[in-house]
Amino acid sequence: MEDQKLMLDLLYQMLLIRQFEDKAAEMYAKGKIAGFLHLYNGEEAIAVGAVAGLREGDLLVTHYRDHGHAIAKGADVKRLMAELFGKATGVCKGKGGSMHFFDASVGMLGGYAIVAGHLPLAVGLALAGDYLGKRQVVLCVFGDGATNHGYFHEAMNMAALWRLPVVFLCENNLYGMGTALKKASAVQEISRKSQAYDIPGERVDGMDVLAVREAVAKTAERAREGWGPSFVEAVTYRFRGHSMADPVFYRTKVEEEAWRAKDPITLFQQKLEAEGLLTPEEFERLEREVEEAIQEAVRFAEESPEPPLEALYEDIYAQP
Ligand SMILES: Cc1ncc(C[n+]2csc(CCOP(=O)(O)OP(=O)(O)O)c2C)c(N)n1
Ligand SMILES: [Mg+2]
Repeated sequence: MEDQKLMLDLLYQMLLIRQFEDKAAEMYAKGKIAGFLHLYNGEEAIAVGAVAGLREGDLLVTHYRDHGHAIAKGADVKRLMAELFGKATGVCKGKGGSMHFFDASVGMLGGYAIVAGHLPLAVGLALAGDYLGKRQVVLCVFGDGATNHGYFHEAMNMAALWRLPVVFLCENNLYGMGTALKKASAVQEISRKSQAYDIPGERVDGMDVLAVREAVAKTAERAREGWGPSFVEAVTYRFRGHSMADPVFYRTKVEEEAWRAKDPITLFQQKLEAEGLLTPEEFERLEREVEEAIQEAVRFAEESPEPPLEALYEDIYAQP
């Protein structure tokens, strides 16, 4: 087993995301957060594993379920919470909200709300990096639903044609809003869709942080060496509804319970304990440390100012 410190850091990151999401749900219920809120509970191993497979300077673009990716990429949870609260200290000055986290300083180039709309952006970023000779990989994260859109196919085709350094990472959580994958996609094993473009594809257990890390590290190095894009499908499950507005009538409790038994945090905790890298006391200490960081984030968000009225006219393309 590798370096204990690294393993504990992966666990810490997953706990940080889980508690950030639980706190966000609580703050949403209290009316502190407005707009849409899509939570990432259950899928933490993907963001944390994937980012661990990248190198510093690599870029990430993702969809609207973006909190986990921003946290894993290293954005400050205080500024992320402030963004949810619509405060001026947020990563987008309070104007982006949950679906549009963005922090260029850590290579997190956005959450995007239009399903599959960011895939061409990822390809463009990879083209720019390639053109500038940066040896930079773009990790592009999206859901299973996105793979039925035209943009997905256009982006895959162009990335393959021009051998661009993109890792396409599909979070297959078996549903797109309330529609099961079975009812939306002609192909169930999504990684096979990459074959149409001669892009190597593989399917991994999205509840296993190390499996995701290994797959992304391998494909990112392949891209960096000039061999072009790859496709990784990580199979997972979202423990909560699509968004906070979703009563989740479309799936059974039995199915939910079966997936909860594969909680990526518990599985990794058990693995580390079995290998003698973690004790239950250390786990509790980590949990407390994360709790403090999240409390601090909420305090920061609460105490931060609202954006001033004039900010309405800043950061826009055209002056009114
Ligand atoms: C082009 C477009 N069509 C429809 C929507 C509404 N919509 C938002 S999320 C979503 C489901 C996407 O599912 P998936 O890609 O599997 O991601 P998940 O939410 O499961 O992570 C839909 C249809 C949208 N945002 N953009
Ligand atoms: Mg989905």
